[in-house]
Amino acid sequence: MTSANLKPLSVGVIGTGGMGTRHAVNLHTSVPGARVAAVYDLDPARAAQASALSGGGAVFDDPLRLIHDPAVDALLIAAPDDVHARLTLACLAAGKPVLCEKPLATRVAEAQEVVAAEVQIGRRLIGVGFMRRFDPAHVAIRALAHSGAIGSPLLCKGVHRNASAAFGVRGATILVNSAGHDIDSARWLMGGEVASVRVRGLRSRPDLHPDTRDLLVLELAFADGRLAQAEVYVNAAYGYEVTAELVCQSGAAITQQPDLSLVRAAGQRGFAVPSDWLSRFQEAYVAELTDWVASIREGRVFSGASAWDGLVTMILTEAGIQSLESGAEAPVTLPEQPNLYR
Ligand code: ISE
Repeated sequence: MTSANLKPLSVGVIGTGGMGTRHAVNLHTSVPGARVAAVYDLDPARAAQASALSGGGAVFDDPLRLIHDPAVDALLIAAPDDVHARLTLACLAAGKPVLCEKPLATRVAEAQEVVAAEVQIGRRLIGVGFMRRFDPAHVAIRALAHSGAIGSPLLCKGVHRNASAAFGVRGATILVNSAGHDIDSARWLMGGEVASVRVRGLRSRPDLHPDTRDLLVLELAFADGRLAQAEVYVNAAYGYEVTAELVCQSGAAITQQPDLSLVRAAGQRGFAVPSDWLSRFQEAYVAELTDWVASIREGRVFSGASAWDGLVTMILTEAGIQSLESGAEAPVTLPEQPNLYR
């Protein structure tokens, strides 16, 4: 039976801030075979608004009741980072598929618990929202590099800029909340595992809190000697930008932002810079949800990041925090990959 013949997947969305609301609206307007059956947010008014924008699904006042509601087939978690692991575990306990926004957890121990619980069930129920894996530009450079046309990839160079961050943002917060994307992207683009991490950081302006580290540079060394580096600058002021470049043996390929128009104004000719990730990665978010919904309806594995990828990212993130604090490179030893993820 093709997915076109199946009943729509009823999705519950937990956390309806900017990202959760965008996911709910995307599910409602742009993803075949899905409906938003239920929403929850700590702020009931925000949940009601997300429901109104996404087809009028039931508004819950308790995330666990939502997860266990028989009318909900699958869950999308876009709540704050520190409750991701707990909510994902609750979805596993209910035996329901879940797409958890990144990071899967905020500590390695929690991510390990999630992976252990999924391995115990023996079914791949968890996807993690590293949406760059669905961005057409990232997909294109990965396919080119892995086609062999320009030799194999040697170095991955990333740029990740946010317009602004909370006052006094710490390096550890950026590593957990933002740089996980760059870590996942480097592993996915290069193919292979990382053996050590080095992170340095600085404060971009003297008026910021002295502990602020809002510009980080990450260096990852792969077990086979290949390299990745990424700049993560969260107070870049001018807008939102993400690029990845793969330097290969006989060529290089870099992602481009989806520029729809060249604008001439105020004595300049140029391309507008998106203000945030919701606009820069809209196509990727829709592609990610489309694959996630289809994978559940067709009974196959989601093509995006797994709980294992979420755990590895968290291990490298914690190594990065250690490196930032000690000033030294942090070696990484990964646990053995369970068969479920091979
Ligand atoms: C946010 O959660 C994202 O996922 C964005 O892609 C990232 O650029 C931003 O720093 C995060 O806060």
